[in-house]
Amino acid sequence: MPSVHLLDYVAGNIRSLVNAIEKTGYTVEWIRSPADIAKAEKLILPGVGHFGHCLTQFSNGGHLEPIRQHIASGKPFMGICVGLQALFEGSSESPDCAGLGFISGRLRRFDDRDKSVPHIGWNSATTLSSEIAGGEEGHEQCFFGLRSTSKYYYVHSYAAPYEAGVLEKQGWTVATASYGEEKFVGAIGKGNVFATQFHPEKSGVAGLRVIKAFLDGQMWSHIPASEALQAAIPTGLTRRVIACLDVRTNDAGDLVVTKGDQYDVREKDNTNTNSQGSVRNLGKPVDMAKLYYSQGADEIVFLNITSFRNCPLADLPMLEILRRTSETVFVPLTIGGGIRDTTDPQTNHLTSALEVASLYFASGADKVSIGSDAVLAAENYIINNHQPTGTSSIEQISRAYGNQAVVVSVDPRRIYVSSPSSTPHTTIATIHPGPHGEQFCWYQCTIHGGREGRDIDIHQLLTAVEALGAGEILLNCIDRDGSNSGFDLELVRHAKSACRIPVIASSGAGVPAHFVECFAETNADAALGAGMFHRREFTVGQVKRCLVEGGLLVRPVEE
Ligand code: 1PR
Repeated sequence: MPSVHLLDYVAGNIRSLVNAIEKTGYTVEWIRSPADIAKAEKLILPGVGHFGHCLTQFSNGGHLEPIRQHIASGKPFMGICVGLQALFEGSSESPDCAGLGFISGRLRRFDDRDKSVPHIGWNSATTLSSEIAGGEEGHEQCFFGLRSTSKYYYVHSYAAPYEAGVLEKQGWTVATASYGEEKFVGAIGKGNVFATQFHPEKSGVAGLRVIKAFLDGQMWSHIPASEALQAAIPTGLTRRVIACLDVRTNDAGDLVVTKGDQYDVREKDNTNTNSQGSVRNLGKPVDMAKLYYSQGADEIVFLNITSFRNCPLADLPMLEILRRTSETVFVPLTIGGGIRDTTDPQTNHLTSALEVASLYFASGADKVSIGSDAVLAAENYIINNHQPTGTSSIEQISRAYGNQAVVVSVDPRRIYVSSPSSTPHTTIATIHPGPHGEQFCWYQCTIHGGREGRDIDIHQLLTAVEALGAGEILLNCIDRDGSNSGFDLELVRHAKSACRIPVIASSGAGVPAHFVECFAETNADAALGAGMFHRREFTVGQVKRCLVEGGLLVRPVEE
């Protein structure tokens, strides 16, 4: 089998890239020392996280000069995400740190006044390919397999702004994407160099095609008529549809996908209200993740919902689930449950949240989701006069892997009040009055899967975790969980007003129209469903079709 060399500098989910490369028929050889780079015929430089951190690591490892030489020698080179950014002169993320300087220009942060930052989700990478390659009308010329009808998975806060013609004059072919009003470089190539800002290894079939085109050395190709999508897809960021799998051991000791009603995952015994039913078993985690991937899910989330009971490192089967899922599921995978500093009660050995997260990243996770520990960290931040301590799990993990790798999963519950002045918490006026006709409520944050309410509201929590370095919010809602009554739109709007990072609406989806309603009536960045998919009532594909009918942009599923 032909091979490609990959530089591993232990930053994030390299396993998925290896899986994607293997899927295209190549094997991976590792660059372990700078001398290995000279042996590489084809070289891929992946990168996640912080520009300065990455470049410093390359530099400290003695890799920068050999990478320059590899590129200068004319051998094939591909950069991914920060691997693309490294080719530019620099970035406002680390103004004092120089890039490789192969491409003129500097990266800058997206403007977050009109949109969420990081930019997370599926967006275009469109070239002026027909003009450049002299393509015939009706036959799209694809640059390294990129298609104008495909969407690719991006996750980044900094980008190379695109100015028409500037890079092209220097001989580069550029594929662009737009986020809000900002147009930026989505992919770029010239001669032996090709780089993508998006993650092809996380971009489903469309991304695998790009990796294969690079590895096969196929800079330009035509779309076979049999594969061409009929309708043009508008450019821009799509609405993300996420499938969530709550995982726990059932009474027989097997890890199963389950689903609660307001977080109660046991079957109801209507004849005996005192008896505890068995844990609802809705299927096997890996099989269900594959099913949702094939239906077009844009991301998969696994939540290990009873991890708080055990030492998370005892949950090795969750690692195995990730490993197996990432072999065939090429969209982002998030894992939550038990991400915190943990002391083994038997040995007294302390395992840091960062070590726990690192195990998950090494097993195929792209993001970790922190629940209970994020609430405690937010409380500490507030007690500490809004000063970070630098030690929370959010800070540890975002420092090492970047904000985009840290999701905070919150489990709020409504607390009704008669007036805003009756509580120190931030309230909203609600159109769904409380049991005594209350017109106001606040959202109390909880820990341990909703078992313990804390004296902190969702507004306080979101402000704190964003300041600590969270990159995204998974916004559950205990009141709506499993209710099939639709998302709590008031909660979603309230959460969006409290932070600039993306918010995933969760809990309550019962029919596809609930997703349309959520995107039409709030600024949610993504929406998540669980029970309606697990019970086989609806597929992810049906949700997406409904979104398209509602005039919303989604990622097309390619086979
Ligand atoms: O606190 O860091 O160990 O993380 C534990 C994680 O497990 C948290 O993210 C918490 O939300 C989750 N969790 C804990 N207990 C439960 C439970 O159900 N008993 N599940 C639980 C949370 C909510 C969503 C669900 C949506 C959509 N489940 O995962 O998928 O509500 O459901 P629906 O569409 O069917 O309404 P830590």
